[in-house]
Amino acid sequence: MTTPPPRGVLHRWGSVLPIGPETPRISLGEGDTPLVRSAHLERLAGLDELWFKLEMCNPTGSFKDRGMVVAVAKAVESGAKAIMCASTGNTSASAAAYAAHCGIESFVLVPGGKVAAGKLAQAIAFGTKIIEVDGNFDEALTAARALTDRHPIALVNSVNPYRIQGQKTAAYEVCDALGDAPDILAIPVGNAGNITAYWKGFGECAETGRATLHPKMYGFQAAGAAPLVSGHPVEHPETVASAIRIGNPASWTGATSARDESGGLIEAVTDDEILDAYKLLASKEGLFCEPASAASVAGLLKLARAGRIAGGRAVAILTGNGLKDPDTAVRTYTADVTKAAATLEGVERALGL
Ligand code: AN7
Repeated sequence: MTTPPPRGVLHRWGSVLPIGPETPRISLGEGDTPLVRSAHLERLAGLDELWFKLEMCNPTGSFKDRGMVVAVAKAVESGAKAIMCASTGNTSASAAAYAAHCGIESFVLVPGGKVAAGKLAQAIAFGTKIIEVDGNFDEALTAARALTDRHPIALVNSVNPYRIQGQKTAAYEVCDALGDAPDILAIPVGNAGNITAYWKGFGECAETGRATLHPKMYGFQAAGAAPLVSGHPVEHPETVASAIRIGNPASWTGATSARDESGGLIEAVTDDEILDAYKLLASKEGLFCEPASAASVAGLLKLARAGRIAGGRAVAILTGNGLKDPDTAVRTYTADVTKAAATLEGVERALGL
């Protein structure tokens, strides 16, 4: 009999996280996600190297698990019996999974009618209490903050600093895999916790000698939900990329600091540009991510078309799995389906052989 080695973010990165001996070492196997080289799009993007960090390979299918495992472990350590978040879908799926794992209650506030089907299915499967609010994500987060101020329920949105701590570990993994930080880090931006976390992680890697350089942080928002681009909150955000349908990001200053300190940028990509990248990632790379994730690649391609990329090595974060949003997939991709009799002749005919 052998026991498999422990894994997960708390085990692998415990030395750089604010956890102690009393923190339960829970894991669903999050972190340690693949970094894969682009097969085709790096040339189109004018880069010497483009790598994809497959955060969609986390246990609930998005990057949220990396920070959620730390936030939930700390909540359990502090004696919390329940957690809450507002969510466009992925945070709720992750919170619900770790709550189920720890045997505590979870409550998720989601914008009614705006959560992709796969994410809702996960929340249902994990047995979380789903509260569909008559409003958008920003309003749901305001309500969740007020409610958790008043009741003994731990808030596990990225305003919880343990979320950022956990999510920064992806930057460590990128530096370790490449032997240094990349020149450019391309990332979709919604509530802006993730860009804040990566910038923190890269800063720590540079300070501790894991990396010799800081990447330029390139954040991309959907054009209909681009408050960090316009400089003011968007009251009615709208985009096909429902994960980043956010008009007033909680980590606003974290995102603008990452942009300004790194010499990077935060720009907008249209829904058409997002869906073009979403299609290219599947057809040219074999990577099926959700629309929000494709915003990072859409942004690189847009900059390249404008002659604003001059080579170098970039990493694009693919934050969530394409299976999360089957409705957008069915609407966007063209199915190549032929009906056939279930015989040799029938299939030959269907193939034109
Ligand atoms: C796939 O789940 O905000 O800028 O409530 O699900 O850190 O918010 C999701 C965000 C990018 C943006 N890609 O990250 C939620 C939520 C995917 C996402 C983002 C989200 P942040």
